[in-house]
Amino acid sequence: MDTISPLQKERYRYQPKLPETLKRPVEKVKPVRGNPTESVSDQAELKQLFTNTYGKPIVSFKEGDNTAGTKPLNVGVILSGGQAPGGHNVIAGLYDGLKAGNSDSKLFGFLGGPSGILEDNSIEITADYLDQYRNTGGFDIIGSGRTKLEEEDQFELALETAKKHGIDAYVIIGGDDSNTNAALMAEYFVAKGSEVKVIGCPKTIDGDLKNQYIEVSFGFDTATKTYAELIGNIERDANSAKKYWHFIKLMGRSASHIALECALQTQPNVAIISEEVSQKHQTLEQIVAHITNVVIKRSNNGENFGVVLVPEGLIEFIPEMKVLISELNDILAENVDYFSSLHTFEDQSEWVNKKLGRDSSYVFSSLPNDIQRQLLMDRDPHGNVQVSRIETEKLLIEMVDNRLNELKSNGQFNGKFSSQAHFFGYEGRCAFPSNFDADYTYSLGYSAFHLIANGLTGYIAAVRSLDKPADQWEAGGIPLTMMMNMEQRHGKKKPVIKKALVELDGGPFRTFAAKRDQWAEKTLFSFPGAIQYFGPAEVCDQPTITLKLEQGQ
Ligand code: FBP
Repeated sequence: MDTISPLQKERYRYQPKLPETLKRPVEKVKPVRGNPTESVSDQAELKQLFTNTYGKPIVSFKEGDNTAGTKPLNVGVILSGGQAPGGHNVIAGLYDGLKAGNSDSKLFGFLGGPSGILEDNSIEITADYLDQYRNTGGFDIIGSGRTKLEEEDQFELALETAKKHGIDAYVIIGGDDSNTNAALMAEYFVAKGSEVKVIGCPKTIDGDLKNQYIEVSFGFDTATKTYAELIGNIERDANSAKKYWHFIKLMGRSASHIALECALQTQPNVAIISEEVSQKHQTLEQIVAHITNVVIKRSNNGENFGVVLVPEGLIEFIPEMKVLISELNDILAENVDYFSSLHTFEDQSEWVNKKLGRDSSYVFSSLPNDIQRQLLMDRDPHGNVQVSRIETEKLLIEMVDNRLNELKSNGQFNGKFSSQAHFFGYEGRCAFPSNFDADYTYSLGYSAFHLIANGLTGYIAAVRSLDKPADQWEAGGIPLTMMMNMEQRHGKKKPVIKKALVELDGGPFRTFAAKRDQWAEKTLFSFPGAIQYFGPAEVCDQPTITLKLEQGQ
């Protein structure tokens, strides 16, 4: 049997769309520099930390004579962090740009993420090899990893690797942390008198690497469309069988952009937005009370079914849980050896309970055993609890169920509550990129090439006006320092790219907030269906609702 599906074969033939400017021959594309820039805040501190790369101008590519892009270049590329649809096309755009500039240019893919650079583990990406990955999902072309590239000795190793292969530039495809580290690496290289350039690309399905200049990170479009399709299917099932409440947890390590976009696309009965929970200081009890009320109201209308969306990061936004998790992180980090000597869950939870403050101990004890166990599981490399492994959707189901049983015993609820739990995350991270993501990522890769060719470093590739058709998109680069501020991380003040959380006064949340009461009581589900790759532009090339609302449509 053929291992290449008919869709994959067709997608190989898809030619991603480029902005008009980038369609021109390389020698007809010129970078136009704006005025010097400032960081979003903490300007004085950042200026000191980035003495060589702070404050560079925004760059836009325009039509004009320019031979800079025609010299041969060697470029190294890495994929960093979680998979996001479109990563292969960033590499394709970068490769095609390099070859359009000079057929002697070479692209090296470092394997397994940042560690590939440190261990000097790379392959040369050839035309035949790349052709197997064009317009496909996944990061399997070179693999990815979560090693942090942030220490000086790591930057030295990166310089050695660059010297060995004659690398002129590294392209780091990653989220806010990876791009922060790209900025540090660019600064380090310049400070050391190296000519090696560093360019970032905005990746993450979570959608939290965005700002005034980066309209969206790639992968968000495809991932949310994939989840929205599944949610729509579940809604239709719920409305057909009329017997289940489906609680669906959606990925997004911290911000709720994914849950919000999916809510806008599918109109569920409840969608919790973590940022609102945090801002309104809502307790777990209050969230449970809200869902319970919706269940009762719908039951009174004879509808003992519904859909609830739960963002993955919720647990860390509920004030009392946030305090508990932070205390647990500290206790576990300070007592690694002793904790690992405790072999049973009972011993672990008894010991932890004694170490917690009074309030947190109370919160911890009130949680179901499974959740307690998940809260004590291994931390990620940064010492944080791995939220994708905490079954918040099941916690909510159990608490709503308990509450309804209490009400039932008092005669205040006579409906039925039968539930199903789901977690959608990995299902969307490697889907075939939507046309939007396929075009956007290809354009990002092509822009990264032009930035390198014009000798720029410490920039993130930027493609803007994304609510318009692709040929009207504007390509260029944004200085990474412009997106930075100082934040407290593990007890130290550090320069970081500001993470974008859902803004409660922004268009997407306000649109949702205006509709949600109607969606709660009535059945007004919307069914987006599967991503379409071929067909009319209104069906195939539309960006997310979030992007349109943020761009003022
Ligand atoms: P990135 O921020 O690296 O793009 O990853 C996003 C994400 O998909 C989150 O939504 C999720 O919490 C996390 O990765 C899960 O990754 P892992 O399986 O490595 O824990």
